[in-house]
Order: sequence, then C-alpha cells, then structure tokens
Amino acid sequence: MSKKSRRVATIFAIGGAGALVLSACSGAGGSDTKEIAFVQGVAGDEFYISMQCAIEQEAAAEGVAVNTQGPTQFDPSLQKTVLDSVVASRPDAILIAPTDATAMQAPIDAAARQGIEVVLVDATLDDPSVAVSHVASDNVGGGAEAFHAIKQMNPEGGKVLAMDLYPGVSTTNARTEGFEQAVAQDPDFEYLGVQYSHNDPAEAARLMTAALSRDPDIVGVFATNLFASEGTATGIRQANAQDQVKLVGFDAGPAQVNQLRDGTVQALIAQEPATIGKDGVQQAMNALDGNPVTSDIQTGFRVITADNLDTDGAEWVYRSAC
Ligand code: T6T
Repeated sequence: MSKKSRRVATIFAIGGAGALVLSACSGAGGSDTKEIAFVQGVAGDEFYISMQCAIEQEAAAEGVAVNTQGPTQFDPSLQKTVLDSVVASRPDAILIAPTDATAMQAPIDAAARQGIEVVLVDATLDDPSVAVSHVASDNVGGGAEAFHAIKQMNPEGGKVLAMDLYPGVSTTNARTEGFEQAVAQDPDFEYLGVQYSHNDPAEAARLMTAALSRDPDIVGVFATNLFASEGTATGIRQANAQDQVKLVGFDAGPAQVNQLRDGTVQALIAQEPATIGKDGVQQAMNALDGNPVTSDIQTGFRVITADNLDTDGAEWVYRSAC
C-alpha cells in the first residue's frame, strides 16, 4: 500500500485533559492523494483553529488530505512528541508553528531530513532555512502598533508593561520587541519591563494584579497573545483598575472580544490566521509540485476597537470551530 493511500486521519487533542479523538477513514485506495500535516502551537487556541479551517479549505480545493494535531499545552516538549508521531506517519508536507525557536529546531530539522517539505506558519526557528517558506504576521510592527494605541489613549504618558508568554517564542517575543522599541522612543513613557505568563490566563491575571500592587499608577499594558490578553484583562478587573489601565491585546478570540465589549480591553490587534494557513498550503504545494516558493510571506493585522467591532472589525474575529 502506498503511503498516499494509507489513511486520512484527523486527530484533535482536546483541552488540557490530553484526551485524543481519532476519526479516520480510508484513503482513496491507490490514488495519489497528497497528505499535509498541520501541527498547531497548542490545541483549542482559536488562532490555530481559524488557521486550521483555512488550511482544510485550501487543501480540499487542491485535492489534498490534512491531518491536524496540536499539543495540549504550549510546550515544546509536548509539541515535539506530536511532531514525531506526525513524521512517523510520513506526510508529504508539514505546516508547523514552532512553540520555541531553539527547542523545536532539531525535531523540525529531523522531519526535513526525511524528505518532508516544511512550511513554518506563524512562529519561526533560530535557523528557518530548513523550511521552504515562513508565513507570519508583522509581529514587530504589531507590537509598535500596540504602543501607539496605548499612547493615543494616554497622551500624557505614564508607566507601561508587556505581558508575554515565555522567552523563546519567536512571535510574541518579536511583538514585545516592537513594543519596547516604540516605548524607548517616547520619553513620556516609563517601561516597567516584561512579565512571562506561560500562556496561562490565570498566571497572567496573577502577574497583573501583583504589578498593580507594586505600581498602582500603571496606565497601559500590552498583552502579546490571546491567553495573555484574556488573563491580563481579568487581573485588571480584579484590581478594579479597568478605568485607569488601557489594555491592548494581540489576537481576537471570542472571549477577548467580549472583554472589548465590556470595556476591560480597549483594543485588539487581530492577525490573519486564515491567510497564513491558506498561503502555507499554497507554499507547500509549490514545493511538492516543484514550482518556485516564496521564502518569506508577511501577512497583515487589524486594530479592533469598540468603534469598529460591529462593522468592518467583525470579520477579523477568530473562529472557535470550522
Ligand atoms: O498569537 C497567536 C500566535 O501568533 C502566537 O504564536 C501564539 O499565540 C497565539 O496562538 C494566540 O494564542
């Protein structure tokens, strides 16, 4: 049986419980259907779900099968295990969002050595040359945009901080870097530094309330992804500081949008996960078909506020299911 006809499987890791649901059906018996695997940064994250939906749609249009898997936590050791099992199933191409630029280098290099075409979607590696293409948002630019939004709401300046995930996450670290560079150029603002919330909203909430008890006059916070933003908003509300602290969060998950509506978050920087996914499939297909590939593709972002949330901002909100 050829590798192409073995099976078409979709495996979702569910929530934090680590349960696996496997739905599999026979492949097109002897047909030459190609297989693409998508390895998410973490399962259940609406950014990666939105990307998955677009990957499946684009792959269907190309007549390609997709196997999506994600670790139960944003953790390179868990993601490596997922990747290793994907590699063992011998897909033709892998789209992957590495959870750590250094720790995921060797496992992804190993996948490429097996002859699998690698496309980096969203996050990157210390040495991305192993991949035929990297498709991602302008993360440095998005961080700078977050500062400009905070400044607009606090023209007189004041204390600001960044709520990131972990050192080593290429995307969110680049957002923090863009934010830091913008703050450094403005003498009216004092940068209190970066906190690492481990992609855990409860941790972000705890860090935020602690930051507010140290510095009760914080005027702005930039939370660098969906979970950091959700938790930071909770912390600000717990400290009853929502009228004072302007929170700008990256991403646009449905819970973040609710926090924008209730006034705990003032702006969200929505990425284009669907475009990243679609472009990623196209680059993988180019590589598989021997066509030219584009090594770097930068996708856009959009600032969503209460003012445009129900008009042209609405289409930027992420999906919870395909
Ligand atoms: O912000 C996205 C993604 O770009 C980042 O690499 C990790 O966090 C998200 O998935 C949102 O949770």
